[in-house]
Amino acid sequence: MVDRNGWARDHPVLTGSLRRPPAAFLEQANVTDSDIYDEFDERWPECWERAADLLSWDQPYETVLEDEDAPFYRWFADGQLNAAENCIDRHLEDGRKTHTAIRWEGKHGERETYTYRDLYVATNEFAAALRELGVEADDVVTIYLPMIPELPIAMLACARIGAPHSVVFAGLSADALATRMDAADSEYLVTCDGYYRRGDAFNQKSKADNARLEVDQDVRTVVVDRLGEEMPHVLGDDEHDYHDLRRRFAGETVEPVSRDAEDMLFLMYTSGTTGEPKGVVHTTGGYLSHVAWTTQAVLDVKPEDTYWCAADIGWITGHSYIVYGPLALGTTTVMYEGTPDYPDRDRLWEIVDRNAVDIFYTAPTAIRAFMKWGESYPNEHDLSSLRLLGTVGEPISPRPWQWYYEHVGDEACPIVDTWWQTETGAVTISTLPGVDEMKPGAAGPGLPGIDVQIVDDDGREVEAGDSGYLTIAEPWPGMARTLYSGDDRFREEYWERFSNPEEDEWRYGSGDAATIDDDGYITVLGRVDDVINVSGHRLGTMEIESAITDVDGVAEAAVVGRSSESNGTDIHAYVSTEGGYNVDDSDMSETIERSIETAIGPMATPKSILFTPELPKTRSGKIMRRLLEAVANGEELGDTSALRNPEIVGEIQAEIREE
Ligand code: 6R9
Repeated sequence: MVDRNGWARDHPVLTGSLRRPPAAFLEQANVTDSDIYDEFDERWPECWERAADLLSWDQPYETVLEDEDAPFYRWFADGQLNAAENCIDRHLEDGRKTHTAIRWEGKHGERETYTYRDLYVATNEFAAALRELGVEADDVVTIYLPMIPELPIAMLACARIGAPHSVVFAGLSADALATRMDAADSEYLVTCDGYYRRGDAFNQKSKADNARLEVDQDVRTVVVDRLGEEMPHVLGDDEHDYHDLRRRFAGETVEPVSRDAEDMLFLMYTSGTTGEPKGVVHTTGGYLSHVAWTTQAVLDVKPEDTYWCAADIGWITGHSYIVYGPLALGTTTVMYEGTPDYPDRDRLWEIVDRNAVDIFYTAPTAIRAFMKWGESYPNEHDLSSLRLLGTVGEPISPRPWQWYYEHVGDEACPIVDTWWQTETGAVTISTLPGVDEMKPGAAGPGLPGIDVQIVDDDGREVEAGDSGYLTIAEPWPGMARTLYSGDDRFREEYWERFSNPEEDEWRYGSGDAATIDDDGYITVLGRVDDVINVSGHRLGTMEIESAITDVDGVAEAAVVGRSSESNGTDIHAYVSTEGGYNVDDSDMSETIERSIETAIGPMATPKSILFTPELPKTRSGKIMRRLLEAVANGEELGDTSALRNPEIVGEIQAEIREE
């Protein structure tokens, strides 16, 4: 049955049954009172004081929310604070000078420990250096660094002097860097000579040099020497060595600049598979409040914890949950430079074991890789220090969820499946691990104070069991305030479709599709543009993929639509199998078809299933479905520079041509 909006109805959503978090966890959780949902509802928007009160304000705010100029909301707008002071200075006063702030694990087994005092010294010296180079409050500083301690140091030094940072993921190309610097009119760049990826040394500075040639403005550059002898480099005009600057400004301190809560803390360009990159603007007060609060309530972080979010700081997850959230709470945040399989596939578990990590937060794409490699790797290590596991970035289907729960968490750790976006700033949908039961495959309800609504084409809320657009009906502190390229684009991209300005009703459109069940739990189906309409049935590619990955021996799957005369669209599936699995294509295709039929119905079985050693992925680990869709449809591929493994595309094209 299909409802009038074309959304497939009454398909079984692939979620498991409710699970209670382990009792030992509940006893110590930061948030344990289920009244918190009602409290937030009844006291909205003042409920968000609970988040803002986790911070130290130079000037306390009086007003929580200003909504006269919706959708350009202002949070805590008359308050003032400094983000770096909140992440560093105030912990020194709390007697935590010698507490570890950052524990850095280098690619080749190097280790560094920065206490809060060390971080204070480093960020002050670098802030003084940036000032000397001419950086003033509100100047955008672009940071193009890999996962080395100088990356958070540079971010916090910028925050200290009120200069918004724009971190560009180190793996992006020179062109991508230039586009972002141009768009932000950024005249300052912090980069490095090079960095290690797997066994090899990569030249970062030559990419930075090429980008500088492409931009119109003059750029002052700071270069961190990461590789020493291995990557000799020469500094040109307007280029400064990071360590020289640190020595020059040794022992200097810089008074943190009090910022208005609504002043920009940073800009983050979204990975931009299409069109111009979107520079998402985040502010100081609202963002930091929301991030600190969710680090405490969702990730259950406590100051004495060793906490590890295995993401890259070059994306929003790393900004919010490697740098700002954990440091605002004064905890120890682990930073890892390498990859999960170097030197061996137990690398992450070795790090968890050695550092007695309490909380581990990663992405489904990593979990699927762990599952593919097998449980012997986590089993080799003592993971009993772990208390909570998290996932973010993509839907996680029940099978990898269960694998993570059993083989990493030893059935003793709750899992939080956190849905959020670059634009939401911090987690917006998740269970509260000390309050809610878990449902494998479903992220959970909207967090307290977040009014998630799943709506149809006319903006009406769908009934439980139906699917629709994932929207958020009220503002929240961590939300993006605008796009750097302009307010109009912000309004058009996120607000126009589902809002009713005449009635002053505003709704944020996330671009995702989701279903909501009787318990109010939301299962994210994927981007709206990843929904396929086959003979009038709208099917979530994610649902089909979940049915495919439920098959034994399947590692990952991506499903796309191909235009078809008879059906409007046909489904095409790309499947990679677990290493060493003996694939007999025809047998496995049949099992996959059966799994999809059982889970969704015969209309969802793919027209073709193509087996490939790997799926094309962005550097942040997301499967690039749009590209596979172009391949399936024999269209122009466009820009593949965001891919981590571009070579796989040619292989897939060749296979298709053979068909
Ligand atoms: C934080 C981050 C945002 C998109 C989002 C959605 C997908 C993120 C998810 C999830 C299902 C989850 N996404 N978390 N889908 N379940 N728990 O990843 O930000 O890079 O901007 O991506 O990622 O499709 O719209 P960003």
